[in-house]
Amino acid sequence: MTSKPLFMALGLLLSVIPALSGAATYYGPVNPYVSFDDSPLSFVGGQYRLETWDSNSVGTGGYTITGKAEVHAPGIYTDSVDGDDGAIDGFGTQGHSLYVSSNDLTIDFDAIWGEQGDELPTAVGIVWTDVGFVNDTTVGYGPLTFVAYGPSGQLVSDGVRSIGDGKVTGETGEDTFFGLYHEGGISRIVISMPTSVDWEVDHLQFGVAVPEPSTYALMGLGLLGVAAAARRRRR
Ligand SMILES: [Ca+2]
Ligand SMILES: [Ca+2]
Ligand SMILES: [Ca+2]
Repeated sequence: MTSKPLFMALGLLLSVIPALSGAATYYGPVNPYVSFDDSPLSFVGGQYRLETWDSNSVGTGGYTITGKAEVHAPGIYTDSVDGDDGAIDGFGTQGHSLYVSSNDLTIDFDAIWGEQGDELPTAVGIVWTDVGFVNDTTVGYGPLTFVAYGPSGQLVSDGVRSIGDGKVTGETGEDTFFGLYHEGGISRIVISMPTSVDWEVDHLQFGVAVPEPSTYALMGLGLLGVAAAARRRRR
């Protein structure tokens, strides 16, 4: 019984070890995501780019896409992030999305950040918004993987998850954010739908971020907990 506070303190400390050790902090899946306000990333003011594709082109620069993808203009099958069309109304048909017609979408990031303008982004996110045909038979559901890489190799993998709502006409309830923070930089993300060449993403976001404030709060709590446990042991 007397060791319980110590275990609790150790648990809190373990929960913040990623932030202390430089490991990546994974944010995903986040649903719902209807506007940039729903992003879990804490970008530093002005030091990020948000690609909504609503300029009808690949506009922000700072990244390179590999994979078959094109911007989709407003239309009945377009599935933008909900708020991009000015109304959070359950539909993204009046916005723009990036339509992917290959199994894998690979995005490489330029080292243009930091004081010298030569560092990789420390935070990256993207919003998956839709899947249509899956293996050309079923519609609206399929497996998805999200993997991110840094200068030294793979940082996080979301594994294989089933995603989709069975609808293909711009509904936004299933739109889901995947992303991460990594102090040492993020060089590449790969989002894949191995059974579909008919899916969409939106809101690619990348730049300089800080760890979530809650991480600092946990660090403080963890350290307080250890201090309290140490005091109790001395009694
Ligand atoms: Ca959009
Ligand atoms: Ca909308
Ligand atoms: Ca959707």
